[in-house]
Amino acid sequence: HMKQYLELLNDVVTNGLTKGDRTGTGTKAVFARQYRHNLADGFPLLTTKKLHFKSIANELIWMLSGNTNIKWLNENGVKIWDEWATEDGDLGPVYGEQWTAWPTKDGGKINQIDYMVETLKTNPNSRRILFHGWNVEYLPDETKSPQENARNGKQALPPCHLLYQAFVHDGHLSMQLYIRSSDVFLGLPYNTAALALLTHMLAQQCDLIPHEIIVTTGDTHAYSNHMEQIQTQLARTPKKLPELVIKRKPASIYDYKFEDFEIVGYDADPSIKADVAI
Ligand code: THF
Repeated sequence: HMKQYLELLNDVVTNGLTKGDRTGTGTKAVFARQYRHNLADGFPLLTTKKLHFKSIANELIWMLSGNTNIKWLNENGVKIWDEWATEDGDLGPVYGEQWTAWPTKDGGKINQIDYMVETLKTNPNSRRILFHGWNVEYLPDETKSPQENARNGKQALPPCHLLYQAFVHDGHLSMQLYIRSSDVFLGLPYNTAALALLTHMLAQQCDLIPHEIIVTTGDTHAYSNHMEQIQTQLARTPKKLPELVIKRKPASIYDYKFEDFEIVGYDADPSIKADVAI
């Protein structure tokens, strides 16, 4: 995984086309890339910079709980969504709501995660084991701020990681994630580790063996103010990946706590500071 990630960073800074973006920061971007990682080879947490696994795990737990307010994240040590929230902490109908309470025209809600777990258990050959965050009715108005959109009942930001699909063969679970817009320095390492964690959780719940994760990115970009940080990382040598241990089997996919996870043998180079484009 580390080699593929560093190759992708190099690809983006070398072949990236200079491109303006919504945030006004400027990027180098390539279109449509993919990498894959066999979870038997370790847990894909970057070793060329230290990642805050607590943010990654708690963000995923928060999304699975259906919560769309940053208060719980803040109480649990996670600051990565602060810039987009209203004063009340609201982000509008983002990930958690679409995953677990997709609104229907008759006022009902559909839990796509329940469907996913149920189908993995009862019909693992299905080619429809997926969930989607891109609910066009709630996409924000790009001319308004994230906060204004959230106040208007729209998503503060449309989902970046949006389509998750599972594939089961011979008791092995693989997952592919499509990321429409991928910040290769800040967001992608988080999204990759979260996908791996979700795959381990689903596998545990459905008595499957976690197998391969595949990450497919659309607009794959490096922000102009991350170039130095990317070079620092490219100069570092990857170390052995850590392992994930899940210490108990929670009653459902919604019952995991940060304390249930242990990352064993995480030997990473120091973290690298970078500003997130808002
Ligand atoms: N917007 C942009 N420009 N990039 C993104 O990666 C991104 N996200 C989410 C929504 N909008 C985005 C937010 N996710 C960090 C990590 C993930 C984020 C936002 C910020 C970040 O700053 N990470 C620091 C450490 C901070 C911490 O853990 O407290 C790092 O060094 O990794 C992509 O989904």
